Amino acid sequence: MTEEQLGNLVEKIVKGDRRAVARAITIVESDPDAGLRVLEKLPKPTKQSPVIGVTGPPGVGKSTLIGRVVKELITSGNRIGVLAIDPTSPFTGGAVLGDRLRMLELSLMEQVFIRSMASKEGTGGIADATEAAARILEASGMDFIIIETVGAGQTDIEIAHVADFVMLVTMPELGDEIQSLKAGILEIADIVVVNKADLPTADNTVRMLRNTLQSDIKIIKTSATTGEGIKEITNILTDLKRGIGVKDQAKRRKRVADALSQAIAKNLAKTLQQEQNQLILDTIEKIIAHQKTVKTAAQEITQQIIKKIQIK
Ligand SMILES: Nc1nc2c(ncn2[C@@H]2O[C@H](COP(=O)(O)OP(=O)(O)OP(=O)(O)O)[C@@H](O)[C@H]2O)c(=O)[nH]1
Ligand SMILES: [Mg+2]
Repeated sequence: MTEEQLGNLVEKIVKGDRRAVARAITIVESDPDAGLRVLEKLPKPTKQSPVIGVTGPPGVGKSTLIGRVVKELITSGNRIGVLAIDPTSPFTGGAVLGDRLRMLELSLMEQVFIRSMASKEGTGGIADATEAAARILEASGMDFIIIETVGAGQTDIEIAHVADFVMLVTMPELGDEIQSLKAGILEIADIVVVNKADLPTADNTVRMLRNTLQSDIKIIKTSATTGEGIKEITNILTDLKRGIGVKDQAKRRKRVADALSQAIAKNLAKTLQQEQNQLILDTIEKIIAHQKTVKTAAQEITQQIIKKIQIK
């Protein structure tokens, strides 16, 4: 992409051109270096759009709920970007089509931009691409950016790094699933939503969660079917947009710090991998021949790597 093409693309994004937004997201997904150029070219946002992560076990109604919330938010003049992170596992693969159909209705609305993104589990790349996509949507004038992920592990934790606010969605009668949520995912939630509140055991689930969760985490009952609780969610999101009720800046800061330190560690590990192999090969014989101990050799090699990195 020439500098001029890049300039044109960004100009269109800022005007809210959907095709330009879609193209830019494809770029960040498929070509990280080109994606970085797009990001660097984006103007500083004149307004910040809250990034809301919606996560939770398969089938709890995340997509349906997002649909409801989006419809409500656009009635007050908001424009919304939705990123649905596709699970690649065959276990949840079947649900993706249903998601698409449900999302189709939304995608036809002019104030809504919906996009599926593929998560390649284990590569760790999804957080980068998602964060970049969110910045692009923000530049295109979206008031809210909503990211749906299936609560299935690492991807959600990574999305929490990107999101300003995380809604963990669950539903009645999940039993064991709620127990297993405790590992990691509950910790990243800013609010917990018990969806399908139209089911008879919803109150039991709320009670159980209340006993499990820290007392400052709000639990909200919703039903994407009847509309119960939707207004409460949109009020929270609207407050976020206004900068109200973000009492958990400390949490957000911690998440960003975690994300940053993980990203730095990843960079360092990569550099280390590249630099140390030869140094290790050169030293093995000396250790075996008792000319050096592992500890002294490791110290020397570390020093050499640091010097090399500094020169670069
Ligand atoms: N009774 C009831 N059913 C609901 C409610 N919300 C969603 N559903 C149904 O639950 C099923 C799953 O809904 P989805 O919105 O696809 O759930 P999801 O969490 O996005 O699922 P994945 O993306 O596969 O993880 C659908 O059949 C919905 O119609 C609700 O509030 N009450
Ligand atoms: Mg879904």
